[in-house]
Amino acid sequence: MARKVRTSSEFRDALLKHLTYTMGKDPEHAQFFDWRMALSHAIRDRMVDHWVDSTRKTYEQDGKRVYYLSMEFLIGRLLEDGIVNLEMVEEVEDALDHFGMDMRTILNDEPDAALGNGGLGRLAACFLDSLSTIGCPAMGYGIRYENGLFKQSFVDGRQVESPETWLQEPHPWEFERPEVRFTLGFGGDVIYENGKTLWRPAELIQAEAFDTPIIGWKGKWANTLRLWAGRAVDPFDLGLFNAGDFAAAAEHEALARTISRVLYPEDSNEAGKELRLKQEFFFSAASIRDILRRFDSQHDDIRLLPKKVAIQLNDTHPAIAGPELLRILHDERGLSFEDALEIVHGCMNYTNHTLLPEALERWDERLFGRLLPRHLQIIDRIDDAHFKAHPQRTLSARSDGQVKMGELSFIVANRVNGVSALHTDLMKQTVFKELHALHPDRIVNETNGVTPRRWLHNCNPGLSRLITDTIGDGWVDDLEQLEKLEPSIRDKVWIERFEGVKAANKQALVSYVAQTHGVKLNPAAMFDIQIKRMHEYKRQHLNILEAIAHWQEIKDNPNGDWTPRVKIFAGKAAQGYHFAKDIIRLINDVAKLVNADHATRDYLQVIFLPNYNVTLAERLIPAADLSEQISTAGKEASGTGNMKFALNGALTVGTLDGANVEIRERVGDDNFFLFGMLADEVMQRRMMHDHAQQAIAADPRLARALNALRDGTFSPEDPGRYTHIADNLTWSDYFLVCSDFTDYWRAQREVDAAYRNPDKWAEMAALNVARSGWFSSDRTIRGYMCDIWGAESLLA
Ligand code: GFP
Ligand code: PLP
Repeated sequence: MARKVRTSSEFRDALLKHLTYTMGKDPEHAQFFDWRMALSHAIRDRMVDHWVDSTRKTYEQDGKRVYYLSMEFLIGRLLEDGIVNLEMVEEVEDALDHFGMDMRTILNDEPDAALGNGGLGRLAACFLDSLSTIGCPAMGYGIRYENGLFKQSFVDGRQVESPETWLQEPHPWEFERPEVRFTLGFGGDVIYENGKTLWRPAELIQAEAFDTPIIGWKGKWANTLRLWAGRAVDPFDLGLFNAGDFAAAAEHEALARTISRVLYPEDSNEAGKELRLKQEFFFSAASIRDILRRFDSQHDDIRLLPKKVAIQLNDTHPAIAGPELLRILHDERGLSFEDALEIVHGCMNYTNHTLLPEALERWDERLFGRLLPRHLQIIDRIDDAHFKAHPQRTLSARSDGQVKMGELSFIVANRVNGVSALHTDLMKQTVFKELHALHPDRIVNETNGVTPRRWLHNCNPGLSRLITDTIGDGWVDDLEQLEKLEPSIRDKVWIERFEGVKAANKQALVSYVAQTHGVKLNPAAMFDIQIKRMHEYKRQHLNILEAIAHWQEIKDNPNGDWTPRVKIFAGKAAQGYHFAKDIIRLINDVAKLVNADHATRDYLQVIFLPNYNVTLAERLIPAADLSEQISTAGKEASGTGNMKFALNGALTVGTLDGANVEIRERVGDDNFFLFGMLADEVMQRRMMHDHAQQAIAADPRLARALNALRDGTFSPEDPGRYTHIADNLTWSDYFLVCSDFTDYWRAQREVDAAYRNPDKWAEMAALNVARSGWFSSDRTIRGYMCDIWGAESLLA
């Protein structure tokens, strides 16, 4: 579509029109909220032109479409993304300025759409951005959680959860599609009728679609994120109401809405597990119906499906989509089981994101059979067919009383991918060893990436400007152009500008933390940041243990020549994960003591910022000097935070795990602080029964830090509070915190020494930026299009 040149007064009129007619407000009395809504609607209008155009083109070309099924889309705020991608920053600033409004203040009024837990959901959001930027016809399918991931706050240092209320205010980006509704079922019986097998579910629910346009860079293409909301088939029982039982009258509606109420309901009890499985089936089945409806509108021959449709299962959460498609093709459309399976296999692909056994989904077959009786039979038939083709195999999707979603996804999928080179190799050697031997071509690697629009251009305008001034703006959708920065890194004036950008970003963070938390951070100190989901394998406790040891050492010699550091943490712990919650509390208790210590506070500050989300990440990453990527080797499938930090000029202290390996290869060994055991050393070390005790005996600093956990140094009012953490590390330490401590300490002192040479540090940091171009999610998506989907860009 030819881009119409619009004047700024035209946009001003559009804004005023929405303020008046959409919000019903006079500019004199409008609140920030009204302005934000009016602005969002005016921007959305611009998106819609491109969106309609892209949709039309997709139908006309009838190429292969990609469907990305994901339980999570951690999209964050959308307004700034929209403005920047449509290249409307100046127009918007002008228009708002005319009404005496500040764009930044309005942007900050937008709530964060927290429809994800962490890396997996954020990856899905980056992929949507790249799919639209590249012009690959695609659709994201997920759940429209009314409450998203919980909001985190601290009371006495403890994590407290409250519901996320992002939909409390109207959400301006979505279009409700009441006409796109599917009725889905659970439970009931499988019946045999006229030679056919049919499922008669007992409980029915409707899925209603809500669409959000996802606009690519420069507005050249827009795809759709379609999220499903639960609705009652029969919303209201008038009979019960008239009889005075108001609660029972509304029960259907409440139950239906529960299904799309929260992300990852607590599933430590049976009801939680059941709801989770229902959520998975709910959005997978609705998506499959929608995909078939769209396909049928253009094609008569179902055998063409694999030519026209590529379905990506983001982890195993949507794995039931395979058996559901098979059920429809076989039971409802009458294809033979073998033909139906072949079609399903031709369409489905599966991304694995973890090797942690406890994170690989397995369902008790009784629960599964109760909710999805026909699917359980179909899974048995998938197993039988697989066994027939490979009689030597022993693994099946259903065994030991469980339905194993990883095995099911692998068997059904055409391609299975890992998310970093190391992770893909480990997948072949561990969880899918046997299946890989049977299907040696099925596993491929697609190393993760991040969108450079949000994670550099938008979140770090200072650095973005410097880069564009140096090499032009082609890098924004061709990130490898960053390598053209290398010659400038040797230029003193350029490096000074680079240092100036980092200093300004740090200052902005200092002001934000002072305003929001009343804590004054030292902007001259090194900003050392670990932000990610709380998990023992990510080892936030290794970080805090080293901080404790460091603090003890500074206390011993307060007049030493120490390198000042501010240690910043952020991340949520799953509601039922008590150990991770105790680590949060420990960090908060350490912060309380250390920050109040006059002898050390010029050298060490610790802060845990609450409610980690996309917006907070956007504030923190540009201000980081040091990125903590310290997982136990072999446990972090990839990481994407690691890429964002490197791209924004932070140096990494990290293990050889996940994508750290590839980051280090690209930025160079000299520009990366490596420590710790390798993945195979980890496996060996774990076989020593006393690995932790040996490590503690060999390192007095570690022993002393652990003692401080035991003697109540950080919790004098409750001295035993952290004994269990010290005990866990001493007697079990599955994630090898103790065994890696000494080398981590060494690496951290190297970091200190390097930071004392600002010019050298800046050069290393700038090399990280220049060499991180490969970590764009555009590159990752091109990889999926070519190796997995066989899809093509529709942009000329
Ligand atoms: C998971 C893995 C990460 C990986 C992302 C995206 O993230 O290593 O980078 O998926 O592939 F653990 P979480 O959702 O578990 O944070
Ligand atoms: N959560 C948010 C908001 C993120 O932006 C990211 C990635 O940067 C993650 C979680 C995943 O972090 P990591 O890859 O460090 O686990």
